Amino acid sequence: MAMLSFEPKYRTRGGTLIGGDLFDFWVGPLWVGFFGVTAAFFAILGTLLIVWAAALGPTWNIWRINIAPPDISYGLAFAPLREGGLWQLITVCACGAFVSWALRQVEIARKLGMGLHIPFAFSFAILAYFTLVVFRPLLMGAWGYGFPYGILSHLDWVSNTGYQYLHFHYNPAHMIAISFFFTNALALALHGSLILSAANPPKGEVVKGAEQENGYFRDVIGYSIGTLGIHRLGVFLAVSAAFWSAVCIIISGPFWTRGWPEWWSWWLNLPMWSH
Ligand code: 07D
Ligand code: 07D
Ligand code: U10
Repeated sequence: MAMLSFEPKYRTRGGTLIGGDLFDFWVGPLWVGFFGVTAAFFAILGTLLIVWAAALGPTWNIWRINIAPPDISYGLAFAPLREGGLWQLITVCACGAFVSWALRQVEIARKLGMGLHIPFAFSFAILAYFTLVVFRPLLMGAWGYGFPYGILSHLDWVSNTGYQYLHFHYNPAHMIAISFFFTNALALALHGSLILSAANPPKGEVVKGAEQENGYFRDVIGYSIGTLGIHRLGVFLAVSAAFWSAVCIIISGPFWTRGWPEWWSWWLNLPMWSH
């Protein structure tokens, strides 16, 4: 790859969190690093365990493969491999791989003298995953509350879990999370289209810059958040979406056991309505 010709300049040693120089080298375009090794270890082992669990099951139909967590009756204990134990091991591997990946991002950011914004943002996705398969099951007292690993079966879990609370759309944190996801798409649409409209003009026309970009939004809505600001907003919206998702599921069960529509009765019961 010709692109790689300028890379030696950035291929400097250091920045590692652990192991010093031990894994501080490149294989092709990829930097290895201690957490690259642990990420590969967990990802490969986890994938092999998924294949093993699938081989035990009734189908090789990719949509229908289902690796279920243990029955609720096992509580927080280890289950036999065929009865959810494999799900438990796969979960350990997934957690190990995701956390390794985040720490790998930290090491590479340090190496290049950059901020830690990427691992910061990714850690919110990891938080959401941990909430689903670790924190909520721990608070509910059984690993069986985690979601099953399967393309369609995990959708069944979402639907069933949603209906256990009657109407999940009434979960206020779910509302906030969804609003952030939608706002995130709006912001990316605005940003992507603004940049293309300014920086990628038809042949023969001049490329426009930040003045026009700012001017465009000032003319339309009276305000521009600015070229750096839109990226701050993007990260804020995206991590908020994941954060409120984690909140919406951790409160469902551990902190609120009835239907979500009923939660809103605080509104109907406000003293001001009784006059
Ligand atoms: C585009 C980045 C690339 C990532 C991709 C996903 C695998 C799984 C494994 C065959 C945006 C790679 C997929 C590694 C293959 C086996 C054993 C990210 C992009 C392309 N879901 N979910 C999907 C995961 C949960 C929900 C698709 C993962 C929660 C709904 C894909 C997790 C809840 C719908 C997928 C996870 C939930 C999906 C597309 C982990 C709430 C859909 C994902 C680790 C968050 C959609 C058939 C995508 C679909 C879909 C993967 C968790 C709900 C299979 C890895 C339990 C309602 N999910 N999901 O584009 O078509 O993400 O499903 O937490 O409608 Mg899911
Ligand atoms: C958990 C993924 C983490 C991924 C990681 C990385 C790999 C590597 C490799 C590609 C969090 C994985 C990487 C595997 C791949 C390669 C090479 C992301 C995670 C770490 N809902 N709902 C949400 C909406 C309804 C319900 C969240 C909308 C119904 C339940 C979001 C609607 C009922 C749960 C959301 C809607 C219901 C949720 C999901 C509309 C069902 C959750 C996003 C329009 C009848 C889940 C933390 C998320 C949650 C969740 C949106 C409808 C139930 C806000 C827009 C009414 C039970 N819903 N929902 O969390 O909060 O991403 O999970 O109707 O558990 Mg909902
Ligand atoms: C671009 C660019 C570029 C630039 C640019 C621009 C694109 C090159 C040059 C241009 C960009 C801009 C000008 C900026 C664009 C702006 C946006 C895209 C939008 C920004 C939005 C935000 C910053 C905020 C987003 C906030 C969100 C999504 C969520 C907030 C939550 C709510 C409002 C609640 C939603 C739910 C509701 C209403 C249902 C009810 C539920 C609740 C109220 C929740 C919980 C309830 C309780 C806890 C009960 C108690 C509640 C009470 C008491 C009331 C609560 C009151 C509330 C206010 C929530 O590319 O570069 O530069 O300029």
